[in-house]
Order: sequence, then C-alpha cells, then structure tokens
Amino acid sequence: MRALLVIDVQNDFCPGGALAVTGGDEIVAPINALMGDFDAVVLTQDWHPAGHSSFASRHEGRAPFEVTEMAYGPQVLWPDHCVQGSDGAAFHPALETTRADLIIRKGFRPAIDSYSAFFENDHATPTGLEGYLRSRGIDELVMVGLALDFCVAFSAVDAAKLGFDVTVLGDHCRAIDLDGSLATATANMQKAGVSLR
Ligand code: VGL
Ligand code: ZN
Repeated sequence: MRALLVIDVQNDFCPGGALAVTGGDEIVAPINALMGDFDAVVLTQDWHPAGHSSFASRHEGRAPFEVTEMAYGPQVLWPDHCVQGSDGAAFHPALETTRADLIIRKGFRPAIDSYSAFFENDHATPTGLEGYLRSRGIDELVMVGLALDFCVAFSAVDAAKLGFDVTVLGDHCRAIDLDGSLATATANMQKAGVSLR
C-alpha cells in the first residue's frame, strides 16, 4: 500500500506568505494531479500557537533566520508563521484537500518545533502518523511539498529510519535554501536511503 504525503502546502509558505518559499505555489496543480495514483493521501499542516518558541519575535534581540539553542538542540528562528486558525496556516486554496484521508497537524506544542511529520524536533515525541500509516498497511511513501530542505527532508529521513520505503519527488517540492540547508538536507536524505527523484 502506497501513500502520498503532502507536506505543508499552506499559504504562509507560498508567495505573499509570512515564510514564503520561492515558487511554492507552482507545485499545487502537479500535486493535485498525483493524488489519484495512491491508496491514501495524507496532508500535513504546520500549526503553531501564537507566540510559538520557534518564532524570532519571541526571542529578545534575535532576528528571523538566526539559529538559537533550545533544550532539544539548535533551532532556526522563523518569522511568525502558520498561526493556528490564521489565513497563513490555511492550505493553498487550490490544493484539493477534499481528497485527503488524513490531515495531521504539527508544531502545536509551544515549547518545541516539529519539522518532521513523524517526530517533533526532539526526535523523540511522536506525532502519531507512524501508527496511522502502519495500521492502514502502508509501507511505501511518496513525499512532496514545502519546504524540501526542512519539513519534507526531516519527514523523509524519519520515515526511512522507521523502515518505510520513501521517495521524494524533487519537482513537486520547493526549498528555502538557508545557508546551505538544501545541500545538507539532500545529503541527509541520501544517507538515510531516501530515493530522490
Ligand atoms: C517549515 C520552517 C518552519 C516547513 C515549517 O514546512 O518546512 N519550515 N516551519
Ligand atoms: Zn513552522
């Protein structure tokens, strides 16, 4: 059984959004076109409470895109984005969300960020997605979405470590590419056995 995992195709990651990824909106129609080819379609939604600890605005004297040290390790400080219930947190209006079997939200704990759809940034707190996929007999995952070098890559690496067969479709993703983050993410995915196409 094969699932399409659509990562964070939300307004804030598209042009005009708070943490816009260049060309983020270009992947929406191609992703919609893929949905019919899978046994399951799962969407993730970055879903932060206002004042989330990953927001630079919460850290006195710090600017967006700087890195800070959290209890669980290094954390990039982001502009405020994907605040629960805001337009920015909504899916891109053209994404065919009605075709999703499951929408999994992440990043809702105030003190910890969650790039991966499987574990929060402490690499220990599960989101519950693994159990959902396994109980549906899904062993193969194809991942697309935003951003390739953060949430897509972290999700792909975790899924591969959990034993799923993982493919990332690069042309159905767009990257932030912050200080070489795309090269690092690509190397991490390759090392974990993710197939990058
Ligand atoms: C993401 C940074 C902060 C992502 C989410 O979806 O890649 N990046 N929150
Ligand atoms: Zn976020």
